Amino acid sequence: MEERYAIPQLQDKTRLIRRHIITMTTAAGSGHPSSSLSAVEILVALYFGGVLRHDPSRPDWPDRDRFILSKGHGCPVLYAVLVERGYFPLEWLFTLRQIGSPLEGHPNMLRVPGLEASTGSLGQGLSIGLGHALAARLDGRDYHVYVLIGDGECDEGQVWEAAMGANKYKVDNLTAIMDYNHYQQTGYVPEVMPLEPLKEKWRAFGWHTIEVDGHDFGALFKAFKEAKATKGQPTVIIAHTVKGKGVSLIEKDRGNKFHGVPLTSEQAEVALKEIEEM
Ligand SMILES: Cc1ncc(C[n+]2csc(CCOP(=O)(O)OP(=O)(O)O)c2C)c(N)n1
Ligand SMILES: [Mg+2]
Repeated sequence: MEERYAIPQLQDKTRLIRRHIITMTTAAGSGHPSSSLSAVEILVALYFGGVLRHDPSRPDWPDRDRFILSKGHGCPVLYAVLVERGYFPLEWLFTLRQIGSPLEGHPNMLRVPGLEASTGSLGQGLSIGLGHALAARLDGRDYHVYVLIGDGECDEGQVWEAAMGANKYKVDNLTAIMDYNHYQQTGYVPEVMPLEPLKEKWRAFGWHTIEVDGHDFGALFKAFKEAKATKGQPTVIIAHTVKGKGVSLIEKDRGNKFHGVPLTSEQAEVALKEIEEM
C-alpha cells in the first residue's frame, strides 16, 4: 500500500520530475512543459505523499483512488510521476509524441497503465470524475476521486455542469484541484476570461473551498486531509501556482509565449541546471 515520503525526499522527486518534463518535451520537439511544471508538487504530493491509495502492480484494483488529469495537455508531469511510481518503463518517456508510442501528446487510457481517463479536450475531466465518484457510491466502495483542472479550462461550461451535478448528489468523495497558474493558451486569465471571485463562485456552487500555495507541500497535505474529512459536499482546492515553475525563462514569460512550446537543447541545458539548484 501507500508509503509516504518525507519532505526532503519529496523535494528530490520534484526535481527529478521537472527534469523528466524538460528532457522528454525537448526530445519530442513539442508538448507543454510550462503547463506540466506548475503542477509538479500537486502530483508528487498525491502519488508520493501518501494521499492517493494506489498500487502500481495492480492498476485495475477496484478500490484504488482515481486521479484524472483533466488538463490533459499537461501529461508530461503525469507520465513522469507514473514512471517514477513504476507503472511503466523509463524508456517510454523518451518516445513521447512519436508515432506508435503509448505516450501520446494527450493521455490515452487504452495504452498507458495507471491512466483513468483519456483527456485533452478541455472541460470533460470533472464530469468523468463525478461519474467515478457516483459509481463508488453505487458499488459500495470507499475510494476517492481527484481531478486536476486548469484555470483557463474553467472557461468550459461543462466544468460548471459537473460542479452543479456534484452539489446535487452531495458527492463528498470527489476533490477538484485547480492549477491556478493565471495563464491559458492565449494569455493572462483575467484578460481572456475573468474567473474571480473564484472562491465565492465555487462556494455558490455548493463546494467546500480551500485556497493554498500549490508549490507548498505542507499546505497541500493539509488541504488534502481537509478535503477527505469534508462530508456531504465536494471540495475544490484552489492551488496558486506559477506556470513554468523552476525554469526562469518560462516563469518570466509574461506573454505566455512558452505555452505548448518545448525548450531548445540550449535552453534545456540551462533549465536542467536551474532545476538542480532549486
Ligand atoms: C476543448 C478544447 N479547446 C481548446 C483546447 C486547446 N488548448 C490546449 S491547452 C489550452 C489552454 C488551457 O489553459 P489552462 O487550463 O489554464 O492550462 P495551463 O496550460 O495553463 O495549465 C487550450 C485552450 C483544448 N485542448 N480543448
Ligand atoms: Mg492556466
